[in-house]
Amino acid sequence: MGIQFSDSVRRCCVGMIFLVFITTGCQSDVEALDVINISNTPGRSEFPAIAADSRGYFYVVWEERAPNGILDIYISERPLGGDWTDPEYILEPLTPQRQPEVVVDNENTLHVVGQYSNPQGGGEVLYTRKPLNGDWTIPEIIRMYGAAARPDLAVDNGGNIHIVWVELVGPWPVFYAKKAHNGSWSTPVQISTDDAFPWSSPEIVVDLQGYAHVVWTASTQEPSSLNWMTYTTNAQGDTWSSPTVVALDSALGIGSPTIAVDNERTIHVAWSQNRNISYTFKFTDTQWNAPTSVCSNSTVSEWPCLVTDNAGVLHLVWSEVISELYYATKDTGSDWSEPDVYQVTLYSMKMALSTNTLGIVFSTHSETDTLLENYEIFFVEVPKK
Ligand SMILES: [Ca+2]
Ligand SMILES: [Ca+2]
Repeated sequence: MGIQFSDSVRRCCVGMIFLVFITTGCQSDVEALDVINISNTPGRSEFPAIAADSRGYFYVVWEERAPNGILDIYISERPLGGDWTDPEYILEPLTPQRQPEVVVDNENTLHVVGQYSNPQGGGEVLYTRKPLNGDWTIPEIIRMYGAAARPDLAVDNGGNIHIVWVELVGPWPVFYAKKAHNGSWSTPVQISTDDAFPWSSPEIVVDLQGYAHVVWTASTQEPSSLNWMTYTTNAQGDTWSSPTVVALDSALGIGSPTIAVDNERTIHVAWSQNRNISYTFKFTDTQWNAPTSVCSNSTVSEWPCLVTDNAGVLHLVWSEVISELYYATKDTGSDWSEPDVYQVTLYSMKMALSTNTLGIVFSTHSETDTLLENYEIFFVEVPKK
C-alpha cells in the first residue's frame, strides 16, 4: 500500500509540475509597477479614458460623482517627466455628465465627448474641445432619441471628429456622426441593424484617409446563447457597409472589443473569449482572417486594449487573473511576442501610447476605503517595447 501511495503522490506531483509548466506557458519574469492615484478625491471616480499628445503629455478624463451627488467630467494631465495636475472639472454647470472619452489631434487640441442628461432627463452626446494653451469650447450637444449612452470618438489627420454612440431605445441602435474641422456636425446615421442588439459600447478608429472603422459585440434580442463581434466601416465612399461578423461564440463568450488601424489601412481587432485574448485582422478589401489566440493559457485573460504605432507595430495589453498586466507586441508579418508581465491589480482599463511608454488607467477603490465607496483613478506606465 505504502509503495502504491508513494507512486500516486509522485504521479500527482509530476502532474502538478506539468500543470504549472502549462499555465505559465506565456509568462516571463514578473516586474512590479508604481501605481499612481491621480484622482484622490472624496467622490466616486470611474470610467477613466486616456490620451497622449505629441509632446509626451498624458491626459486622463473620468466621471466624478462628488459627495453632493453632482456628476461631472474631470481631467488631469501630466507633462513629460512631470507630475499629475490636480483634478479639475471641464464644464459646469452643464451636469450631469458621464462616460467621457478623450483624443488628441495632430495640433495637440484635446477633444472630449461624454453623455449629458438634459433637464428633462434625456441622454445626449456632449462634445467640447480645448486647443493647446486655450480654453474649453462651449459644449455642443448631439441629440437623437434622448437616450444616448457610451459615446466614443476618434480624430483623423484632417482634424475631423468622428463619434459613435448607442441610443437605449428599441433595438439599441448605434449611431455615427462627423464634425468637419472647424465645421458643423453631420446628421447622425444609424450604422447597426435591428437584429444585432449591442452588448458593448461601440469602439471607433479612423484611418489615414479619414474613414471610420467601428466594432461592438452583439447578440439577438431573443434569449440566445449566441453572441458575436460586429464590424462596419464607411471606407467604401462614405456609405456604411452592412455590419459583418468578425467572430462568433455559442456561450455569450465574446467581450471587450478593441480596434486599431495601421497606416497601411489594415484593421486589427482583439477581444476576450474563452478565458483568452483573441485577435484577427483584415485588409481594406478582404474578409476577416480566422481569429487566433494571442496567448493560450488556462488562466482568465480579459480587458484587452490594442493600439498601433506609426511603424505599424501593434501594442496589446490585457489583465491576467486581475493581478497581472500582460503586454505583447506584433510586427507586420510576425507572431505576437512573448508578453512582458507586470504585477498590478487592475480591472477594465484604457491605454494610450506615448513616445516611449504606454500609459494605462483603471478605476477601483483605494486601499484605505473599507466601505468600497470612494473609487479612484489609477495610472501605471510601462516601457514601450
Ligand atoms: Ca475618488
Ligand atoms: Ca487565458
